[in-house]
Amino acid sequence: MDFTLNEEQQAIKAMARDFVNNEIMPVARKYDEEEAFPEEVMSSLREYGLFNLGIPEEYGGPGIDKLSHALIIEEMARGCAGIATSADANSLSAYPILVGGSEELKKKYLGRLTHEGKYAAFALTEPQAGSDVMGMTTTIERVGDEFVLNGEKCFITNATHANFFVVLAKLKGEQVSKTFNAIIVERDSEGVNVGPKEKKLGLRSSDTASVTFEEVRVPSQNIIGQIGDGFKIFMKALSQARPMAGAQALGVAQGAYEAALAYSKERKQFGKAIADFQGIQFMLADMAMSIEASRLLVHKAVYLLQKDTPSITAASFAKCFASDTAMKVVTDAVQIFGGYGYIREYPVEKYFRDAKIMQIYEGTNQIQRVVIAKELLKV
Ligand code: COS
Repeated sequence: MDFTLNEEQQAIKAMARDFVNNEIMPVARKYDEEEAFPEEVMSSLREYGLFNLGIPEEYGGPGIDKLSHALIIEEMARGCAGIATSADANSLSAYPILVGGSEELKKKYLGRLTHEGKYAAFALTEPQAGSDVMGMTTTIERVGDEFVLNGEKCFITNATHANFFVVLAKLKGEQVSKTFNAIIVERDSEGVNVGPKEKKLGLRSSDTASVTFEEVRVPSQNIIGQIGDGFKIFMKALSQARPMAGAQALGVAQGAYEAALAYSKERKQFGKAIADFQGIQFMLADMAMSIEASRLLVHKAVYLLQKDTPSITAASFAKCFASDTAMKVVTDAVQIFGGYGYIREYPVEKYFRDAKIMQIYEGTNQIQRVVIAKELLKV
């Protein structure tokens, strides 16, 4: 077993780290305070080939391996988790198309993201159906050669900027899972309405909004895969996305840890650096140990994705453990900063706000445990 990154991965990680230090860290606080979408950063990420990371080269993506994708996301989230979330939303939206879409759909829609600089949004969650995906009420109904879509999706990343939505909808009148359908919906179709940006605790530079679909007509060729394939396509897409959500949590934890470590060496109390006290040393040791364990779980999950043998359990382990770790690490980082940790001028306040969503999005950590237990108990 070789734990070292290959030369290309080392170079990608170093390049991403430089980019984040120079282009993201200096502006992260500004976008957070203004709750503004970081369009300029998104453009630079595209220029540097640090965008559309989950899209293969044949469709215009950067053509990097899954571990490199995770390394870049970790670095980006170390700089700003809101920016990392906005930047990786195209990959999330691409997964259902990559998992189940025809060559024609892949070329058309992924090409828009890579060649035309557009954004897409993954539209799964509904006001009354978050964890319980099967409880959703968005429907499609066949009318001639088209489908008519009705429903509402909420908490949709990049909804305000999306050129198209990748939507999960039930076939009208049917109740069971085989009637779920993944469908691509153009933003400028009549009846598509994007709500105002949500005001959030963290990830403030990432836009989140609701989308309503009222009698929206969608051509039948925009169904991804076959009628009835949608639930599994979306679940498989989440198995691709959850390791990257783990990488994002890892970046937040790493950033908070680095800040706390540096501060503990500078801050003096009782005549010496607080890092000289065992109480602080134990906190730093626990942070470093749990970050390393998270990194191993994330890297194992992306290794399995790379081998084309995705593991539902490994994906949930990575997402759940890394985000629980992030929440613990940011809490301890604020503690090490003491009163200053609570002040916006210091970096750990933002890490603390950004970390919380990671235990919630892409499936709450309670759902991750449900998923893990289901897999363990399978006969
Ligand atoms: N890959 C492939 N197939 C999967 C799968 C996966 N990751 N997860 C589930 N399936 C399949 C199951 O094998 C089952 O197939 P069969 O009917 O052939 O047996 C089918 O899908 C239904 O699965 P299950 O019975 O587990 O469905 P439930 O409704 O009980 O539970 C959970 C599904 C709770 C796991 C799902 O709704 C979920 O992940 N919820 C969280 C949603 C989420 O992550 N939201 C975040 C929004 S995106 S930011």
